[in-house]
Amino acid sequence: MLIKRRPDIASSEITARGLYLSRRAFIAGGAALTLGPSRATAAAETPPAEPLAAKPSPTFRVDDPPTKFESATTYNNFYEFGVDKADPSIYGARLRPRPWTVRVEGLCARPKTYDLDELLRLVPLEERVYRLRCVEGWSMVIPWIGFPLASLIKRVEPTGKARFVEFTTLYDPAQFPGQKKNLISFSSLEWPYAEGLRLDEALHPLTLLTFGMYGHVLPHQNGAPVRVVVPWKYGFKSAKSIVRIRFVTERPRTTWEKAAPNEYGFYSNVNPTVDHPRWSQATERRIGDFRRRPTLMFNGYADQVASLYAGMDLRKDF
Ligand SMILES: Nc1nc2c(c(=O)[nH]1)N[C@H]1C(S)=C(S)[C@@H](COP(=O)(O)O)O[C@H]1N2
Ligand SMILES: [Mo]
Repeated sequence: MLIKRRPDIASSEITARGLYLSRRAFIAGGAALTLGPSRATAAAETPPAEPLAAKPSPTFRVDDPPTKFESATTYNNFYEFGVDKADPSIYGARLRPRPWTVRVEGLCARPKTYDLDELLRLVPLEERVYRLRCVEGWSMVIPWIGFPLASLIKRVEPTGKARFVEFTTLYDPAQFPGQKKNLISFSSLEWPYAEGLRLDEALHPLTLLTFGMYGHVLPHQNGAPVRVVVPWKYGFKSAKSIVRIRFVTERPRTTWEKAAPNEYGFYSNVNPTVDHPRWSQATERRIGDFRRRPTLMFNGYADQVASLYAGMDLRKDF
């Protein structure tokens, strides 16, 4: 977001290669068992397309039509893979999403390292259709698969001193070329990627610990094997490929806040009345659409989350 060429690139400009890789990934997933010797190659180069069963949530479901799978998997921000929108779909194959553990620690009575498979069995998975609004001025509608982060948090029993939750993405330059200091598209961000929420935000029923989308496990470029999704905040609050969840007393410093504190606040609630210093946030372009549409307060989730911020000055705490 710091080194953007410009904030809103048309989906028609997505590279042919990105689209090609994504389609091939989809096909390769279904055909993998019959591919014989070439299977290893296919597996190494393409994200998994393994189905993930989930019950559609009747409550958490916006009516807007979902974004095309091809767009949601080729137009990505995941700076660990590079700064271009197509980079995550091209370099994402390097990520090894298994084995994977998430360490839940800090100010809680029952800290624990969860294996991914244990997490997947913890609570029944739901499919929820959420809006995703990027701070850059575009948006998508994505059918995510996961369970409320609150279900995990309650199990580890945060203590009375826990006021914030910090999320940390995997640090491994061998899997994430964007974390290498010598890369041409080096983003100047501090690694590992860190994000944070207030404890009550993390416990809110909308906050989803996410393992899949569009009926399948998360493609690598979308944050495999596990990420957070916080639909009323700008997309960068939803950290991908997380390995640690930590309870702390002090507000954690986040990657984007460190990079540009006047541009990316800790709260980063979607707010059409508070502009980014370099562009308006009043409207957005839904990927796949031509015209811009008005951005909704809290990304359309005001009824559910506005009370979290009662009495706060949202210009100051942006
Ligand atoms: N670790 C990590 N998480 C990240 C990012 C990133 O660069 N690194 N980009 C964020 C931004 S800016 C957005 S808009 C969303 C995009 O999620 P999607 O690619 O699944 O649509 O992921 C967020 N999570
Ligand atoms: Mo974003």
